[in-house]
Amino acid sequence: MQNLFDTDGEIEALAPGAMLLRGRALGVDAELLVAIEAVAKAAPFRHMVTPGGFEMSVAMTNCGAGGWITDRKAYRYTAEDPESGKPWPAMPAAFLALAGAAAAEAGFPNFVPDACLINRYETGARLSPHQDRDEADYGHPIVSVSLGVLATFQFGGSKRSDPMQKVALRHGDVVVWGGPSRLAFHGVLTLKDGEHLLTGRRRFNLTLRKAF
Ligand code: MD3
Ligand code: FE
Repeated sequence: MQNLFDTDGEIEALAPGAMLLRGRALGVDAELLVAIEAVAKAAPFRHMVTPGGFEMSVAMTNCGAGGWITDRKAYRYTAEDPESGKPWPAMPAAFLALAGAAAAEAGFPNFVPDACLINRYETGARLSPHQDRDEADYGHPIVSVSLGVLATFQFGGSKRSDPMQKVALRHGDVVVWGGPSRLAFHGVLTLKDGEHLLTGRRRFNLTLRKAF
């Protein structure tokens, strides 16, 4: 069933190398959420602290060979969860399959991520504009998957002062960031109060990367 305003299935170029694949995660949304729950059972969501000393409003965990962390020392990837000393949980097969298919559709064949950061936003959480530059090779794209409450995402150019455009990211949307967009500044505006049937008042975002 499809309504006139439904954009699921569309592909939209946000900028050179940045492709928005509307609704591409809808067929596997429940499976992704079950996998997130399993990851969080082994490696609970936590609010990390930046080197500047601020606690992040977004709660995070990771799966895969590498996990992105921040503490008072630095931003970096680690093989172990510093909270437990154990390796991060394995990357669920459903994450790998979705990321590979989305990257291929956007023109990046053979994308095999080795790190997945899972962000959890509750009402009021935000992510201020930044670049993702802790990975070894910017030749690989990044695939992001949005689940739950709608968020307004903003992205600009490779300089902080470049103008930013806004785009609404909905449950099931997938974005592939590669080529000239790989080092674009981007962030997420303060999450408004809202509700989604599958996630309640939260938004989850998967960021699949080749870190090493
Ligand atoms: C554009 N996460 O975890 S995903 C992050 O919705 C992050 O939680 C946001 O930014 C979130 O680092 C945004 C979209 C995204 C991810 C990586 C990018 C956009 C990007 C890398 C380069 C350019
Ligand atoms: Fe980012």
